[in-house]
Amino acid sequence: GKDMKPFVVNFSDIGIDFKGNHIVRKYNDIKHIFKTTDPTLERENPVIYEVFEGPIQEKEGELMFLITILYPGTVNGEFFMTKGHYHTVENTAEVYLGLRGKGLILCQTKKGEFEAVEIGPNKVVYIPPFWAHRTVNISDEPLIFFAVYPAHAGHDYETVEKEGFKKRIFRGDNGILFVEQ
Ligand code: PAN
Ligand code: ZN
Repeated sequence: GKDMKPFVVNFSDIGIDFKGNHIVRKYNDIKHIFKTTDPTLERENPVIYEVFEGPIQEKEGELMFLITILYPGTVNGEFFMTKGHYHTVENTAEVYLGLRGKGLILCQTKKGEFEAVEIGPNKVVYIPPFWAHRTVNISDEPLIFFAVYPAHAGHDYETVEKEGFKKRIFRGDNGILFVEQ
């Protein structure tokens, strides 16, 4: 806002003096997004991903920025992934920059278009307005990426919970498998 001054956030200080919002999603919070359930994961309830948001107000004119850490693993072969969402203000885009690990961003529109694009170090992914997006970690290390989007965009998780994404991503014998949902 008007009273803000330029500032720097050092994401390597995460956990030390991080000022923004810290969101943690554990297996039992999001297990319904996977095709199957795993009793061991239910018992151990590991963190699947966490998000560190910049200390930004969610209002027009501001840009929200964040770091997501999506841990490696599968639920009976289905790679760990984020819930995924449309933006509530649908006409808002987002940019992701991969920092570590390797993943896929699944994107789809309400008209039924579907695209999967790679994310990783040196890769910038542009998610246009009106495209839902979900991140899948297809590597054996944490997938870490930076994201920035209009701060007033909001998150519509409900539509994705109702309709899902067209494809699910599983570990295959030689690589990854796309499975129609
Ligand atoms: C992302 C996501 C973040 C977590 O930064 O919010 O990766 O995914 P979910 O929000 O789907 O749980 C983003 O696209 N923000 O708009
Ligand atoms: Zn988004």
